[in-house]
Amino acid sequence: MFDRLLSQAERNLRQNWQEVGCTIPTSGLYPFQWMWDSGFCAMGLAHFDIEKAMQEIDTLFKGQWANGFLPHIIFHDDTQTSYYPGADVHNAMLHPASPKHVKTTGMTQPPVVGFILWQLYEIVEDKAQLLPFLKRNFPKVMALHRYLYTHRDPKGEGLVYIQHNWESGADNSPIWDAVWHTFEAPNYTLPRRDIQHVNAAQRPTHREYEYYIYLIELFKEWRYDDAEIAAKSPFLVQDPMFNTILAYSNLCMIELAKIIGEEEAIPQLQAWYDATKQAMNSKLFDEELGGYVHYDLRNECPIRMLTSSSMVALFAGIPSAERAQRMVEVLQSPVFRGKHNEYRLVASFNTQDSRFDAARYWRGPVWLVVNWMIMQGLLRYNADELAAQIREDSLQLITENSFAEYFDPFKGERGHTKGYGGKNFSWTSAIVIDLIKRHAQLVSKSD
Ligand code: 2M8
Repeated sequence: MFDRLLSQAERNLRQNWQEVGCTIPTSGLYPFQWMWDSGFCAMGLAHFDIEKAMQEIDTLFKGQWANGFLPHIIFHDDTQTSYYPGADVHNAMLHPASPKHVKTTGMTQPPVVGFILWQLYEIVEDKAQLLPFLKRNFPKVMALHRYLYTHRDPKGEGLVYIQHNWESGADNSPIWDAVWHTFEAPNYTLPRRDIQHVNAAQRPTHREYEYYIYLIELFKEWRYDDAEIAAKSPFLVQDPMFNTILAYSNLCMIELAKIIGEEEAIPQLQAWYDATKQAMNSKLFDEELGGYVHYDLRNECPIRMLTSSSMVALFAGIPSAERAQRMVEVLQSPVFRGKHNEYRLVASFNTQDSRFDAARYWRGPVWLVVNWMIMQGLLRYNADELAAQIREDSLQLITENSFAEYFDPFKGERGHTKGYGGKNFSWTSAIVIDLIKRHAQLVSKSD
């Protein structure tokens, strides 16, 4: 039924594949290897080229630091000039643990790799073929999780913090406005490249970029030293999506440990999972809003807004059945779907809030990758009807708009919506492949 979509999605991944052994998100706008994109690309690739899927992850770990940290961009080909800020602006080599053979950033992204290894194992038919790959990458994921729990959780709460909005994956969410109000960034002249590729109305503002760059300037001043950042940086935030993904990766690593004979790692992984789950429930769940909120650790206050990151906790089995039921209601309410003519998908920000913007990046548009995680979470809580609606509308969006980076949550006058940002986008393609190949049995009853 979706043959054409499937072959287009595979073609996009092939076209964005680089000789060095990884997939770029899209040419021009994002010409390097991005960490969490790369994980989802490996999942998409696993459906038709498992060798490439394994290579994607092996190449990603070439950027891992000696202390376990996994950076958000690996600049394999740093002659590319179509992206700002490039390797030299980040200058992560200032940190003694950074790799000497390849340039990277000094910030990370949601730690998807643990659960992606598990996805690969589930997808591939010849499981034995995957074992050496899993064995060599298991300790690298352990090192990443150990780094996060050791260096990003100063009070030992089980919740790790992010040190930059780019670490959240949801770059210009209105969440960060609340943090920008707590300190001043200088004014800079910035050689933005993104707005040469994409309409500026679909991207963060100049003022927001000044904050993004200012934080990098501070990190460089502190040579990316974790203790200095924890002690002095104005931006330390506990992000519900980042912590959910870490928690779910711990769970998946437990399953992998059993398969590859690494059982001695299980108590640690279980302890990490339990601590994160417990802390998310006791500290981040907002009873009034019906979702998990961000917490500003520097200023010791919750940031009480609903974003798609608030709802991903379902994915890792974090909420109780009762809380999950509440979240399902919120997901179906105008908060995430608008009042009329909407897709049955989760917008990235509360559509009822004055800061909502249907076209501007992470301030409202629909992102398939986040919807995919929420869909998996809904299945975990037996909310199959809503999961099926998300699958169907995700595929419908792509049929109407092709493989855009993000999408308008509302249908236009003729019943169609708009795709924004980069084109022939890799993780959009990877999600489409997975939705078609693995979830065909999910059909909604409401049609
Ligand atoms: C976007 O982020 C980058 C910075 O990392 C950017 O705008 O320059 C985000 O959507 C992020 O989640 C994503 O990983 C990246 C590449 O697709 O683009």
